[in-house]
Amino acid sequence: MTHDSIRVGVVGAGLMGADHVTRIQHRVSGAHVEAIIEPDATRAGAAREVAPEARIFAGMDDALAAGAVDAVVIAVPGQFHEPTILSALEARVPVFCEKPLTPDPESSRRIVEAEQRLDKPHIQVGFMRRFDREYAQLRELIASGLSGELLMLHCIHRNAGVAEAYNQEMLITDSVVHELDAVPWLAGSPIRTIEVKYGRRNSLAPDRLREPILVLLELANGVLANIEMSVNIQFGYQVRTEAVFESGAALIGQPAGVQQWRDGQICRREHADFTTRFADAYDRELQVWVDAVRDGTNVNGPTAWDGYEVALACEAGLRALHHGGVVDLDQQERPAFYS
Ligand code: ISE
Repeated sequence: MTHDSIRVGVVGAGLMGADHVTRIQHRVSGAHVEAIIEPDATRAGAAREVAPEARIFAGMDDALAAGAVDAVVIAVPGQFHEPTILSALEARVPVFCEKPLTPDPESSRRIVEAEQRLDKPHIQVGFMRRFDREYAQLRELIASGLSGELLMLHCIHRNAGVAEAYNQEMLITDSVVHELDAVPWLAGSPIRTIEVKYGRRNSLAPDRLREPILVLLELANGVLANIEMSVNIQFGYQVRTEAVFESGAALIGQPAGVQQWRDGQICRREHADFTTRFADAYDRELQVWVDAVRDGTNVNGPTAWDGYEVALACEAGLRALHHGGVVDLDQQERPAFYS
């Protein structure tokens, strides 16, 4: 890629798409938003206020046909990812795709098959936790063996509330999906089994949701991980992980910032949602992607193969969510193309 500044097309200007437009315009170097690809005029107009030079297209194929972009960020809902990614691959355009790669393993499989017909990986998937500094430090600590072998991971994933469109399956496909990527990445071992437990229901959750849930993962190396997934906890947004080792423990995701003592209480501000909790991680993942596109490697983070493995884990997780019991996951051999 020879351009001084990569011309990025952002496909979808909803919550994450709009957030990425701001990020690329103001916090990422070496790229700018050249095209906003969004059929909804209000959303497109709002995004163009942040990127006034950008051209607006109703569909990605129009932007590709016009030769307007060098790379695309896909931030439309997951069910539209497959056709969008396949068009971008056909045009040999590097892709940053918000998670999930696709909602089911069959469509993810079609994508990795299409990508392997190219000379190198073209797709980076937006599992941003890998770019969170504390997550990266914990992974290094685990790999270092400094506190002995990793034994367990206790993960907490709490949302203050969720949108009306959020349904029961999204507990797995939209929320736990992050741990299904992060846990094997941290522990250096694939998931062998998954189980979902329901306990007492949060009466503050909308009627359509039965939560919180507790997800139990067993990894191929024997490490156990449990995930508390709550999406109506009211007070704020928390993502924490405690690692238990043979001779120690480590905790990431504690609230940071000023601690105040007031009215007989100690307090610290908690995040309201993921856009601030993971703001630095989102910035870093896009900067790393832009750098990879500029140097021609295209991907320096979670690949489409990682996305495919997570889609398989989500499928097993949904089976566990609906039918209970311990669900086995088949181990997949990673093709050399993705190593
Ligand atoms: C949302 O889509 C995300 O990706 C957030 O990271 C997650 O915490 C939240 O539960 C999801 O709904």
